[in-house]
Amino acid sequence: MPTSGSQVRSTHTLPEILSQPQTWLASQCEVAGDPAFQAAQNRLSAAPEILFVGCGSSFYLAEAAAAGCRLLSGKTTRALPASELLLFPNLCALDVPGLKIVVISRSGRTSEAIRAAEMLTKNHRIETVGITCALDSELAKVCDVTIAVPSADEHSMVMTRSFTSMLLALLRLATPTASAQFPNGAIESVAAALSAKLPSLNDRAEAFVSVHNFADYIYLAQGPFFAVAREAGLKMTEMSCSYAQTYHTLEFRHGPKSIVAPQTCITFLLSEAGMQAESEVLVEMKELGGTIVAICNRAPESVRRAGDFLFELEADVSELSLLAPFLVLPQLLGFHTGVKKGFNPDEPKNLSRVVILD
Ligand code: F1P
Repeated sequence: MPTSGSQVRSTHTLPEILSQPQTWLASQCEVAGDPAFQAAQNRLSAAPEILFVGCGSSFYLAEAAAAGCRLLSGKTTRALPASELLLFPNLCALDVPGLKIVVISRSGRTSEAIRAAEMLTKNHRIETVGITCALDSELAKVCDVTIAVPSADEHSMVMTRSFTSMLLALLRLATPTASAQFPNGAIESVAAALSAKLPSLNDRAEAFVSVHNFADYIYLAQGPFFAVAREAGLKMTEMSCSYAQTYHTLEFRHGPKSIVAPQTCITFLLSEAGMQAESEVLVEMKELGGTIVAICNRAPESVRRAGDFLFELEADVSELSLLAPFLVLPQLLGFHTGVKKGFNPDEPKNLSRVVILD
């Protein structure tokens, strides 16, 4: 535990988390007016298969984008950490005809991401699309086309609004023409719905953290929400030095549930498609004594009864539009847990903003 009293109070992370609704709108305007975005859309629309690549949060972002892109476009999509392309290229199926690769890096400087993009061009002659929050980035020098979303960048070390803004941009990238699964106006709808609830949600999150002392943090989700749950767990770990584990919701019954107790905080990111099956797990974990955080668009009565902390977005949007807003409460819980434990979430222990290798 850090020494109390000597802590510099966090100044960036919370405002950046709370700025997400307006940042989503600003970043969407940025990409809509960016010729690189259109060029990237043209390149990817012709690809039979797309591989998304990143490191850390940007790898989880790659996973979320791959799931969303597959559901939106019907293309074959995959996600890998950049390190896998560097160390085990023969495991990465890089010989798929027409394969295009999206390299994701908030900083545009992460060594593994840059080296992977260079290797793809030089050794495999595979077209690469970069996406970053940095202007004039190293990434832009090594990718064929690079989208920049500078309005979404953060001063803080952990990725919060950069993750959700780049995710929305990647979902828009995968949907050249508006589709029922990600219609025009969806981002405006979720931004408005979240904006209206965010101040009270932050107060509720701080109060919830203040009255609980958890030993374990579990994040459960299915389908496209699973990668968002992985990022949610990383936020809790990065900002509060707490152990977090993520499972597919129904997988949790197959052994890991043995740890459930009142000091186990179990966060469910509930899909609409899987609500019946996922909510049954939620009720069972409540009956085992776990403390339940339920995140959904609209809660069935069983979830309303069992949840110790219930967040309903209540937006009339499609499933994929919920991926970004569902991450905001876990970011807030990670932030307030870190502050409660005496850390400064702006500068998490042991972390650097960018991993640069020699
Ligand atoms: C990737 C990353 C972040 C992590 C930390 C170190 O950065 O691993 O995901 O939270 O900030 O860097 P980037 O390639 O997206 O800039």
